[in-house]
Amino acid sequence: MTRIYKNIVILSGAGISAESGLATFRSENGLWNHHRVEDVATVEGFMRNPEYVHEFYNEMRPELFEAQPNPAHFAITELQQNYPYEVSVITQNVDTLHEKAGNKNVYHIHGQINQIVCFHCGKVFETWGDVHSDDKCENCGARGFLKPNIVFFGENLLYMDKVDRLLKNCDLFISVGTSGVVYPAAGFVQIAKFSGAETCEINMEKTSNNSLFDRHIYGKAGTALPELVKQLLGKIS
Ligand code: BV8
Repeated sequence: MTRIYKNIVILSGAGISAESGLATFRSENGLWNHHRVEDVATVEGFMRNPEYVHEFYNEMRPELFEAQPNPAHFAITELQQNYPYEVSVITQNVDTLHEKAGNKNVYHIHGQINQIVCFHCGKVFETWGDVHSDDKCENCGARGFLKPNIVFFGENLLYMDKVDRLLKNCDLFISVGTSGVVYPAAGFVQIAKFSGAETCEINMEKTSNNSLFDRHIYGKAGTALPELVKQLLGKIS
């Protein structure tokens, strides 16, 4: 990373929240090890047993509410506050640690744990409380149409128009803490690269998209990202 960049895009995954104590998905004690993805993160699973899915996210909400950002999240705020050009965050995470750390321009493409959506009227509500399948929508009054505003497998991602523009205009793409197995997010590096961006990956281990990155930094996000931000800011000063 030898130059000054005009549009930096950071893609984050569960690994950036690991040092805040939140489980990732595909590690040995990952979230998916205790529940079948088909039951809690697919449209079919939700239609089959909405109350089971609500319970899964109701149990997750208090932990994510209490979780605190770690140095990786704060490093992004430092970059956004001191770097004279655009720095955007595309996150696959449903936690709100980017916002808690003061990050701006954050796009939750897989949704957010503190939001529910009524799939009768489309209204999105903020809530950290429990939601149940027979709850009534405060907007349209329909009962039984509330779902976590989480993008299940088989659902389209959120903010994709904006994300597409960001990827096609970025000149530095940094991926942090994602295994690169879930699409279309796992394909973002390719769009950025084909648009001329330099690409860098921070992760604990080699990922599926390894060959698409110009640079690999293996290590913890809480250490590696602050170090990378220091290098980027050093170029400015
Ligand atoms: C869609 C919601 C169009 C719940 C999630 C066949 C082939 C290819 C693709 C597909 C296919 N069949 C279907 C598809 C598409 C499918 C998909 O990609 N499936 C894969 C699994 C095969 N994708 C979709 O369905 C998407 N929608 O395509 O729409 C469409 C429309 C209609 C019909 C069809 C298609 C929807 C994808 C979103 C699904 N929802 N979650 C929830 O979040 O609770 S996905 C889930 O995975 C999370 O959102 C998570 O963010 C995401 C990615 O996981 P990671 O964040 O990468 O986490 P992971 O544990 O895997 O990795 C963590 C990494 O961090 C590790 O590498 C680890 O080493 C590292 N790490 C750990 N600690 C640290 C660290 N790194 C640094 N520092 C540390 N301290």
